[in-house]
Amino acid sequence: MKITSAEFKKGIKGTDEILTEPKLQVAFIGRSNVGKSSLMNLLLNRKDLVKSGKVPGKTLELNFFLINKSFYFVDLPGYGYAKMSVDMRNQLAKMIQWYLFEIEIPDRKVVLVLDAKVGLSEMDLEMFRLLRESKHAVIVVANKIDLLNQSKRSSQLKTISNLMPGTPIIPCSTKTKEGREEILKKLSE
Ligand SMILES: Nc1nc2c(ncn2[C@@H]2O[C@H](COP(=O)(O)OP(=O)(O)O)[C@@H](O)[C@H]2O)c(=O)[nH]1
Ligand SMILES: [Mg+2]
Repeated sequence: MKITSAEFKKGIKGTDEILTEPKLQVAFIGRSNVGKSSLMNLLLNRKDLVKSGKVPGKTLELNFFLINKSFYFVDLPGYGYAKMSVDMRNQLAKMIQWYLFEIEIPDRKVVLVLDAKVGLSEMDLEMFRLLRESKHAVIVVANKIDLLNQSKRSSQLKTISNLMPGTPIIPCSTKTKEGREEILKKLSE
């Protein structure tokens, strides 16, 4: 797939007409700081369209980016941010739950981003299970693969594969751009 245009459309906090537009929504989900925003920028070939490297702010929103004038990238708030208040955490869990599992969307794919260095967390596994159960098309990406040497890399990818059987794990690095083409290819399937 060739990216020809990408623009921020809007941030939403709840039900909104954008959700019912007959367009594909590609949602990016994963732990806070795993590199979701960086990955979106890599795929879009844009330096800073999606704000990265920021701690979660006070307002939780789903951010919609219109790609090639035809489909959306959706930046979901990351889960598992340690310093977040209980109240915020509940709010965030509710929002993710609502968007991924409670509403009908005309067409969607979910990119689950993992941290190759840190490995799988309980929450990653739980998210994977829920996505599977709800029959979403899931693409699993092991980001920050540049931080591992060859032997760590293959053992880590094996460990992740064993815990997520039947799903290809795409190694990726927003630093070296590894994985970009493969992910874009999956998105256009
Ligand atoms: N080494 C390395 N660092 C990365 C990679 N992707 C993102 N990061 C860094 O991880 C931090 C969090 O990235 P961000 O995209 O904001 O994560 P988000 O919270 O999931 O959106 C930033 O400091 C990035 O520079 C990667 O592939 N390799
Ligand atoms: Mg982010």
